[in-house]
Amino acid sequence: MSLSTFRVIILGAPGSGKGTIASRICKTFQLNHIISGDILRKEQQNQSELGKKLAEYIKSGALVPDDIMIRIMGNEMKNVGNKWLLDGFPRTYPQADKLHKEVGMVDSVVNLDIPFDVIRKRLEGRFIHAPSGRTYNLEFNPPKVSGKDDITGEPIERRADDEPEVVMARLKTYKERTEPLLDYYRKAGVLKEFQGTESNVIWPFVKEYLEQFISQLDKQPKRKTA
Ligand code: G5P
Ligand code: MG
Repeated sequence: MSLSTFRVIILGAPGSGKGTIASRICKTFQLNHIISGDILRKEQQNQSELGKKLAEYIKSGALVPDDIMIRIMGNEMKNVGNKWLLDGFPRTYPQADKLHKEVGMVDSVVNLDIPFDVIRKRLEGRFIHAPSGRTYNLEFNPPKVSGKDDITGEPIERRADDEPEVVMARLKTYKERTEPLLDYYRKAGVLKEFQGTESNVIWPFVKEYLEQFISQLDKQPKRKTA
């Protein structure tokens, strides 16, 4: 791939497989994977005042307020270059507006449309290695040694917001605040939707779509970035 700029957003409900599919996209197309949830969880681990405040929102299944989120992501995006994928941001209209004022419209938005009952089951079996963000699922991608991270051997744990009642709150927040963004990106002509119940089945379609998309972009003389 000879592109010098490629900016992608992945959308989807909590547990829809954004992290799983995004890791594969970033590996295949050499993009920086920017994960808003991991950035917030790292801040929590620092035990800073901000981290404590973030924990309150996250563990209740609410969104972090836009002004805080925009400040955190603004700092994060300063040094990421022009080839990236955003996973978990933007999640509201003000966030999307701010992003596109800063960088212009992205090249593509991939949306994962997965039934909520499938999602609830997946999140029951999710474990993470908190320092790295590596994610496991007891059915789908279990760790090699039970209860331990594959790379470091350190313990893995459940995310505090994967408790069933918090998952219900997160899905409700998604419906109310984030799903409307689909229309925003549909109108901008950059949205591509994928439906299904298994990441391994969806992934080849995502890959093929992005390959075709990139080969079209490659043929265009020059693209404008803000
Ligand atoms: P996060 O961290 O962004 P969510 O809620 O958007 O959290 P989440 O939970 O990280 O999304 P995902 O990335 O969409 O889910 O999915 P995943 O981790 O890849 O897959 C879920 C599980 O299913 C994993 O265990 C995976 O292994 C497994 N899996 C994947 N595919 C399959 C499959 O085909 N089959 C099976 N059986 N399993 C599979 O945000 C967390 C919180 O941070 C705050 C909010 O409070 C949010 O709730 N936050 C923000 N607040 C405001 N604005 C923002 N922009 C914010 N960003 C984060
Ligand atoms: Mg994720």
